[in-house]
Amino acid sequence: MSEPFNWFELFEKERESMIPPNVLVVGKTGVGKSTLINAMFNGNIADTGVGEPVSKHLQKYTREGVPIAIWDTRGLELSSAAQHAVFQEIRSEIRDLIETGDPVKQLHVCWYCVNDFGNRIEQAEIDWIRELSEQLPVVLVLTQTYSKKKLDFYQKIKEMQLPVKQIVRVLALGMQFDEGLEAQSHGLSELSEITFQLLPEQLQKAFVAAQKVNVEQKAKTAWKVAKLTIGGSAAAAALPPGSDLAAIGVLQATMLARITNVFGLEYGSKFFMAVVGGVAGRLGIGALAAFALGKIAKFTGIGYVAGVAIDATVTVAVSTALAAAYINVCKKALLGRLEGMSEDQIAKMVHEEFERKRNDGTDASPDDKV
Ligand SMILES: Nc1nc2c(ncn2[C@@H]2O[C@H](COP(=O)(O)OP(=O)(O)O)[C@@H](O)[C@H]2O)c(=O)[nH]1
Ligand SMILES: [Mg+2]
Repeated sequence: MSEPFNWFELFEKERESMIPPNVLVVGKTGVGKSTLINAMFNGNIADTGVGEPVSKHLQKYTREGVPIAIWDTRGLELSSAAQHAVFQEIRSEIRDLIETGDPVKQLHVCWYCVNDFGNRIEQAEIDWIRELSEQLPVVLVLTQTYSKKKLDFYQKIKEMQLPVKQIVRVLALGMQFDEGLEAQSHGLSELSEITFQLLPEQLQKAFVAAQKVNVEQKAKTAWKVAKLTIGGSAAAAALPPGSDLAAIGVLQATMLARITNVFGLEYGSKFFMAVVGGVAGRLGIGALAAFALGKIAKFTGIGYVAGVAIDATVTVAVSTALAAAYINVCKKALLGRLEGMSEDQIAKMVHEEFERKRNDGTDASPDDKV
C-alpha cells in the first residue's frame, strides 16, 4: 500500500530547476570581498568553492548545492596600468556575455566594494563605477564599517551622486577589539534585500536559497512558492476532482521540497528527514496527504485508506496549513532553535504547528515571529 517514492530525486530536480544568478564582486584586494561573500552565502564559496579562472583578473566561484555564481576580481590595487587591464578584462567579459543573448548568462548585479575605514576612493574607481553602472545594476558596498556612527565617508560618497542603485554599509563579520569592545556584523540583510530586488524574477528564488543572512526573505519567498504550487495551474491539472491521497501527496511533497530548497536546507539533514522522512519516507507518499488530512493522528504506525477521493477545497486548506507549519519550522531551524532536538522532537513540533495552522483553514499563513 505504500508506493515507493524517491524524495531525493524530487529534491534534486527542484534544486536543479533554480537558475543561479551571476554576481560580480569588484574592489581592491583587502577591502573584504571574500569575507563578504562567505558571510552572505552558504558554503564558504570564496575560500573553498570551485574557482574557475575566467581571465587573469576574474575568477568565477561556484559551489555544488549553492545556486549562485560569484565573479570575483583581483588586481585592482595594482598600478594604474594594471587597473586598466582589469577593467578591460571585465569589459570584454560583459560584452561576451551580452553577445550570447541569453538573459540567464549575463552578469546580473555588481557589488562594488570600497573600504569605509580607508576613507578613500580614487578617481579611476569613480569613473569605473560610472561605466559599470551603464552595463548592469551596481550596489556600492561600503565594507568594514566598524562604527555605525562614522558617517563621513558615506556622506562624501553620497554627495558624489554616483549612478548606483544603493549605497549599503556593511560589516560582514563582527570584530572584537581590546577592552571587550565589540562591533557587531550588520548590513548583510539590507544588501540581500536590495540585491533580490535588482535581480530578474526568474533568478530571485535561487538567490534567496543561496543567501544565509535574511531569514525573513526566505520565509516570504517560500510562502509565495508554496502558494503557487498549491494554486498553480499545474496543481489544478494534476488534481482533478476526486484525486486520491497519492496525487495529493505528490503535490505536497513537491511543495515541501521547494520550501526546503528556498531555505537552503540540505536533503538528508536531520531536520529534513524528521519532517519528510518521518511522514512519507516510511509510509509512502499518500501518507503525507493522509497526515495532512488528519487521517493519521501520529507520524508513524497507522495506515491510510488508498484511493479515497478528496475535495479540492480541503486539499487546498490542508496543504496551505502544512506549508505554513513547515515554513515556521524551517525558520526556527535557521534561527538555531532546533539545536539539540531529536528527529522525533522536531517531527512532533511540525505536527503541533500543523494542528495549530489547520484551525486557520485557507487563511493559514506562516507566523511573523516564530
Ligand atoms: N572583522 C572583520 N574583518 C574583515 C571584514 N572584512 C574584511 N576583514 C579583514 O580584512 C582582511 C581581508 O579581507 P578579504 O575578505 O580577504 O578581502 P578581499 O581581498 O577583498 O577578498 C580579512 O582577512 C579580515 O581580516 C569584516 O567585515 N569584518
Ligand atoms: Mg579575496
